[in-house]
Amino acid sequence: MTEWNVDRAAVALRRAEDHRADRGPITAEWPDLDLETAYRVQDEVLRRKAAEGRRVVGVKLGLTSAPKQERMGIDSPLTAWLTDDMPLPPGAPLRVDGLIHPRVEPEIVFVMGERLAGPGVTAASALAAVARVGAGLEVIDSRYTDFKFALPDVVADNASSARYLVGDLWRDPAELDLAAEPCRLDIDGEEVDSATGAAVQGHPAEALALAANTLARRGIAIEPGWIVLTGGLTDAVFAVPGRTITAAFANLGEVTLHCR
Ligand code: OOG
Ligand code: MG
Repeated sequence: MTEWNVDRAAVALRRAEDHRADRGPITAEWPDLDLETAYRVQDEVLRRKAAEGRRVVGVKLGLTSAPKQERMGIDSPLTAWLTDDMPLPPGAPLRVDGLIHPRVEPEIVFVMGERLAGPGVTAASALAAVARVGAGLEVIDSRYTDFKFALPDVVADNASSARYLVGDLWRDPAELDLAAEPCRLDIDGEEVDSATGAAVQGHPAEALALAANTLARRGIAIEPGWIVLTGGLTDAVFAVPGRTITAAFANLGEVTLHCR
């Protein structure tokens, strides 16, 4: 039986990702894994990736909307790292067999203009630090079998992060009502779901403030130039070879992913 600790959990998660081999939740074997320790595992996974040459390009939020929380059975948002191996170049297909069981979800994406450090960040002060806002699709790929996990598991697993794709229309957030911003999710041109920006914590800037205040507990600030994925607006859909998945926003443009 494994004697679990932060290093061993990080090794197990790196192995699952590298070998595209899903595994059972760590909490099944390490029931005492608490949130604080789970974030230490997340940071240790990042440290190991950095040692392999990966660089942080931003942060993401997970489980910020009701559809996501209900699907995953967890009602608490979390933060995770985005690294430079995750962005998909525009138009590049997603190779489904390069991942375990990828799912895709539409998100509102911020590019930071100024440093944002909690505690005490509000939606207004968060939005003031944003340079641009745009459309995104996140590809999640839990390292746990059937996406079944408890909150500490998914925190340790960097919130299922795998890839993301952003659109090419970037707007000044001051010119838009992001809570009212409509988003349609299409598979092969057929609408399968829809939401507005309010799905994410009432307003995507609330999610950004939450990220800044949560990261501040670990002494981390959100840096200028970082990308922030604010969380899936709708439930995620499976990336199946041959599928085309589009997030179509009213004012943020469209972003399309072709699955191979
Ligand atoms: C966890 C990651 C959630 C989001 O946007 O809510 C996430 C998962 O659903 O596997 O990225
Ligand atoms: Mg997401």
